[in-house]
Amino acid sequence: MNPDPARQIGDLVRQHRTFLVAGHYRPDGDVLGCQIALGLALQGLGKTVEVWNSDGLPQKYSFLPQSKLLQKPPAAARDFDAVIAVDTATYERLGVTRDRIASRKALVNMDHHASNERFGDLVWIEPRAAASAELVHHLLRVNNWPVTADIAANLYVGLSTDTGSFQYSSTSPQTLRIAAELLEAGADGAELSRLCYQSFPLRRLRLLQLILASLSLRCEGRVASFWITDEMFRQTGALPEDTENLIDHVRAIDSVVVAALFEAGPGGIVRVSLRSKSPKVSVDAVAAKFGGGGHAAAAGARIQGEPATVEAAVLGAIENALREARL
Ligand SMILES: [Mn+2]
Repeated sequence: MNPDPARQIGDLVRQHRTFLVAGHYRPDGDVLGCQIALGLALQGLGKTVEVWNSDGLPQKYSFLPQSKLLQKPPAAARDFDAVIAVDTATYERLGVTRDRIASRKALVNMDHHASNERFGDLVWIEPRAAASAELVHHLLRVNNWPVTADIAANLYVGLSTDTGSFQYSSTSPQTLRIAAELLEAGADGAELSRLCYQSFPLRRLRLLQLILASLSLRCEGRVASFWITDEMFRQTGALPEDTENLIDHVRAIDSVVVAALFEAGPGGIVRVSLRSKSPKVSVDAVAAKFGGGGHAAAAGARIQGEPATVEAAVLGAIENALREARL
């Protein structure tokens, strides 16, 4: 990993006093772990730090050490010396946080999404990193900032959740070296895995039951797709945060190469999540056709249109991608 941006961010941190650590809405384990870890690191340097996420902290991640540091943005806008956005591919994905920044001198953008729009004054994108947590870890190490046990646990959760528990092809030797260092720094890997993967509310499993019952398969079972509807949320009491990684259960079917999840949102927007199990099919390329992005194995888009029309267009694009890959 390039040490220069990490040094430049180090210099910027030394020159400023008040910081906002910001991350994308609909937060996942990586962005939350990174935001809290970076917030703790800056606090450890004696900085004044706010850590904001548009959606606040999902209940599921309340186990993250010192998670209370992460707050919803307040009603009134605030001034900062510097804003650091992590794991956030577009400035728009900061959501409400954008409106609560009254002023800032510097905007740092550090991320591992290849589709990152490169907003900001200091941009550090590492598409080969399996998680933004790798960048935060690198930032701390290059600048000799302490990796405390709490920081290590937050970063470990980021690494683990963004790699599907170190299963995806994005998991590199470097990912595992960093994971090892985090365990040495005091992260409890088994306990964090239990909290991440063995601690779901029953309502989420009820939702999964409905999803599996409504699954569609096409292309001889190579493409699986499903909708999550408002009715399913009503029936199960599930919350939007409960849908994170539900698609993995569909991808786990042996014949499936690409899994697609559709969700109709407010304002005629359909949210699409895509997963690929084959290195020959990059779902970020499929998502990009609809203005979205992500990674080769996991991507998404928000598409304006009639649900049935959007579904047909996306499934058509997936079928084309399979055909081009001769699958
Ligand atoms: Mn990430």
